[in-house]
Amino acid sequence: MKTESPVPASTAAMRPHSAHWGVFRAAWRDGSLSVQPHPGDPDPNPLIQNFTNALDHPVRVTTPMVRRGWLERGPGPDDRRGHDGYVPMSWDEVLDRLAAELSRVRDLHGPQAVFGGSYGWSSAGRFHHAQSQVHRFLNTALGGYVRSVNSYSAGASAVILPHILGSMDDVARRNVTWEQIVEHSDVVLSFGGMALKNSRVASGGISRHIERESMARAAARGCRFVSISPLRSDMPAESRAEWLAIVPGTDTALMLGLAHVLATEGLHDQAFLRDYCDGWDAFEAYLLGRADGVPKTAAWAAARCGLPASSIHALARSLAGKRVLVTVAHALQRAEHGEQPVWMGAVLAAMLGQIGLPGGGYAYALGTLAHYGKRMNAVPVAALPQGTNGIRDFIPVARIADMLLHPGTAFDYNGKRHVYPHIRLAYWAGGNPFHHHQDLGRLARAFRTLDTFVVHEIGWTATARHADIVLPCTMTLEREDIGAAPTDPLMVAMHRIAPPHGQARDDYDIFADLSERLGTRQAYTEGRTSAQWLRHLYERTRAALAERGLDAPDFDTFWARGELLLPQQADDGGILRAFRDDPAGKPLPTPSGRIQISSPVVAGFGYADCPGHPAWLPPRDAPTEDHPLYLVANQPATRLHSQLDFGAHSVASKLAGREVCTMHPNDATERGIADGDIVELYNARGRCLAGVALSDGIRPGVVQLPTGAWFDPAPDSDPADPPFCVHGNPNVLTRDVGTSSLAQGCTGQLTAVQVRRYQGKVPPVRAFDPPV
Ligand SMILES: Nc1nc2c(c(=O)[nH]1)N[C@H]1C(S)=C(S)[C@@H](COP(=O)(O)OP(=O)(O)OC[C@H]3O[C@@H](n4cnc5c(=O)[nH]c(N)nc54)[C@H](O)[C@@H]3O)O[C@H]1N2
Ligand SMILES: Nc1nc2c(c(=O)[nH]1)N[C@H]1C(S)=C(S)[C@@H](COP(=O)(O)OP(=O)(O)OC[C@H]3O[C@@H](n4cnc5c(=O)[nH]c(N)nc54)[C@H](O)[C@@H]3O)O[C@H]1N2
Ligand SMILES: [Mo]
Repeated sequence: MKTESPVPASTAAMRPHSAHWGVFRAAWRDGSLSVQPHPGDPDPNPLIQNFTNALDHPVRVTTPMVRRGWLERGPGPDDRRGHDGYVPMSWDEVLDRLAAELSRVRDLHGPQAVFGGSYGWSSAGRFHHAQSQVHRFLNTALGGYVRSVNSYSAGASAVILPHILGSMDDVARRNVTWEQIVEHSDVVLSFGGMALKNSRVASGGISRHIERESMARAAARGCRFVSISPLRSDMPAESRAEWLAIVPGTDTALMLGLAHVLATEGLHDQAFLRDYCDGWDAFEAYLLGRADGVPKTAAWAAARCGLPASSIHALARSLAGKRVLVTVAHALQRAEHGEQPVWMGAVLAAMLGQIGLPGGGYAYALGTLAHYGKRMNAVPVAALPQGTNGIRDFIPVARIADMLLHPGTAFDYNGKRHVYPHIRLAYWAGGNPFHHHQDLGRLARAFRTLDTFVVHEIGWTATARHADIVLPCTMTLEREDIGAAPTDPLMVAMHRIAPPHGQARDDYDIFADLSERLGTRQAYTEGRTSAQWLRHLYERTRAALAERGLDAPDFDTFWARGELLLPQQADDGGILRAFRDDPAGKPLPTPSGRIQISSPVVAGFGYADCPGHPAWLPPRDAPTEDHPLYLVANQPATRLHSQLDFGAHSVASKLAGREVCTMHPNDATERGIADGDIVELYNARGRCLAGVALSDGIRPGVVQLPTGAWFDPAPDSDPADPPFCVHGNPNVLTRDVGTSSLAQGCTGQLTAVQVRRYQGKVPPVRAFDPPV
């Protein structure tokens, strides 16, 4: 059997590769990387340009490193994490020490003292998927680990949607497609917009970016797009969208106002509510004010969401009888009470009676990722099996700091009480908690409680700089893999483009050698090299193709061709279409088999912060006199999260090396701020610097700073003080509280801040200098 293909020092020809942000070809010649989008991509993602300077960037981790304090004092809680020095170590010695530490923790405390949640997107390949690798390693070597459930993307919706409609995959992925919108929709009513920056990304890869042309074609046919968002840029010009600049966090109030107009003017589809839904009466009592004395009128909604009551009336009336598609962006539920807009969006769609019709109804999160609005593949793509986790303890993923700071404390989640385990060792590969988590000052305190923190990284992220053991791993371009996603028909032979940087090794080989020391190598590798795993995983797809009598090339042929087009399923509308066509025969996977306008199950949990039907619950983190502006901390346009923030395309978007925030000119003038100034955003939790761009494309009273700038604490900062990030990471400002007792999701999208012109001497950005 063929083993690894040779590591090229230089590749003259362009070779295929894939990333979460697109399929491309690349060549590495004389120390320089050139990248070209796949020729079949109608709207390539400029994010591929972040690779061009990444391979040998000084911020790459070149050799295993151990934190000085951990070496000197051994494992244990340590306040120096985050501002300590590092000592280089050979692979043999570092793996010996790490194996000994893993054994110590397992023998003394058991695997329930190891957190292996390791949340993060890592890279696109099916085999070298870092999270799968670390889970498989911990399962085979230790017998399990404390895991995390759900995601930072959709923490609230993943839990609420199964109560009311079906699984998130059914409501987001196997539902209304772009093909249907082009042909059938009259109105797309989009809460949170459908920004192309977001829909250009899909975990596992995306070969054709069709969102721009689909919106253009739908608009040309006469489809009306309405974007409800604090930012005009959340809908592309091609959609010719109307922009309703809502106050952040108030969509549920607006939806209730629209519902009130529909209900009181008899414009709601009462037959649909009767035949397909349960719980209308309890909700109607709330909507009309019979339950609480407060009718949720358009005027009531206007006072909360900042849009005129007349616009709310007009919008509601314009929807009745039309093929309307309601979409709710992930962003809306990444906020306090994030369950409510997701549920209320479904109720609004039910009142309009279009659920299950082509191009109509409710498509949660459509336009926020390239996975949604696509057909599903008809053949499977294998993933690395993770083995069996013997530990039952888990956390909702965004409760990491709570768990580390409050072991033994109880927490609510989806109708049950659980207890936070006492974690001694955390193992991270493929994620960046100092990117994804909120209230970074609190997170840093939480990581200081550990005995040992292990991180595999390609670069010196803030997470690596808080770790005790930092192991340099290859980046995707330095190894072979299979690129594939269940919503994209192109399977990609991800060729190796360049040799590993410094002493970097594949996550797989690191875990294999650690397993050797723990006596579990065979269980981890099953006797396969990486190259043999790729053939093994590919076989599943090949066999499924052969079974259908389709072209089923062997691995070597696939590899030489560079790609393989997979068959896709019919555009059949998924469970919502099936339910509409046959409500008795194809019930929804809800307790009653129908759409839950009210949920007796959720009501039975007795949570004040998530009652039994959608409701307006005012945010606790709204602007105040001291912090009068809403901060929208959304996804960055020039990178995926924090990945390759040092890449050419990301760096080019910064202002003198700092992240850029957007403000309305009125808010700036009031504060003596001019376009291009360096400003300081602050609240009680922390502060950060950013360049400022003024724009009338943002609602006054709102400031926007994307996520993803690497956390870079000021050089002279005292770790006991609230963090001061000189680079522009908004998560020093965001709040670390769950969406509600139901889902405990991440609430990083919104917080309240004040902004002032920065007067002091501007500290240098050192985020991309390796530590000393
Ligand atoms: N305030 C605020 N915070 C947010 C959000 C928000 O809207 N507002 N959004 C949230 C959302 S939706 C998400 S999904 C999260 C994203 O959070 P993450 O997924 O944690 O962010 P990434 O930057 O993608 O982190 C991936 C890390 O893996 C590393 N990596 C890449 N390839 C490999 C590999 O092969 N092996 C290893 N070991 N490492 C590798 C990268 O260098 C990078 O550091 O952020 C969340 N945080
Ligand atoms: N370029 C790029 N694309 C990405 C990612 C990335 O990091 N970079 N991340 C990917 C991932 S993991 C995910 S989960 C998705 C996330 O998809 P989303 O979470 O939907 O993306 P965001 O950009 O955070 O938010 C979308 C828009 O919602 C608006 N918004 C914020 N709060 C409110 C509100 O209260 N009401 C209304 N009506 N609008 C509001 C903001 O203006 C924001 O631009 O994006 C994916 N796509
Ligand atoms: Mo996400």
